[in-house]
Amino acid sequence: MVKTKLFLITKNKNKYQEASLILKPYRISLEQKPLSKEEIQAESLEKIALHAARKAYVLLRRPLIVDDSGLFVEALRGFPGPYSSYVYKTIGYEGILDLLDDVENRRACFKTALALISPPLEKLFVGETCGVITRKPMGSGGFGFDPIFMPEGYSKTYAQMTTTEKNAVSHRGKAFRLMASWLARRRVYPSNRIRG
Ligand code: ITT
Repeated sequence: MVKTKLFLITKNKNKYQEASLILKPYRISLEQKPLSKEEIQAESLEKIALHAARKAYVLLRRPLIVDDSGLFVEALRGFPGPYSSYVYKTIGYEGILDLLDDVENRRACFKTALALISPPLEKLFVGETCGVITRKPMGSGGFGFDPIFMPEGYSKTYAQMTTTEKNAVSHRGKAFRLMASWLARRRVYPSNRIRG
């Protein structure tokens, strides 16, 4: 059976591990390329992901994907959104909890924009999961803002879930599954196939 191989451009090992597990049943294997994503200042994750993917393609000339994700907090009018990476590095999830101190509306959504480039294909897939920002961090699994995000309908944060549980409900799981089924439906596979 033919296996598809894609490069995932990311420095984030956790993101790579989650994505690999999501794509396993679809026989798509990922290889992490820890290049710095060239991130433009833009208000949409889609634009950021597509720009970074095009730049990476110029360097690598191989089928690849870029996942740009962000946490959008309703009471902060969508902040940090596309600035999530910078906010995480500077004030961390503790900073988000501080900003929401005494704020009743805890609603927030996590979103992933996934850009696929495999000429002549260029395609975007979006996954979103909404829930609440907890009052204190809970759990030690996952990464990033996972300890403070509890998806709707669950009583655990992402950080209290196993990777498989998180993938089943997460923004990333949704975006990657959309891509996998789109590739399968179109029967258009990236050109660097490997036998498996
Ligand atoms: P790359 O740019 O190298 O892919 P990154 O971690 O900066 O790595 P993003 O820009 O997509 O990736 O992520 C923005 C921030 O949101 C960053 O601080 C992540 O840790 C965090 N983040 C992304 N996905 C997350 C998830 O599933 N759960 C918790 N935090 C997440």
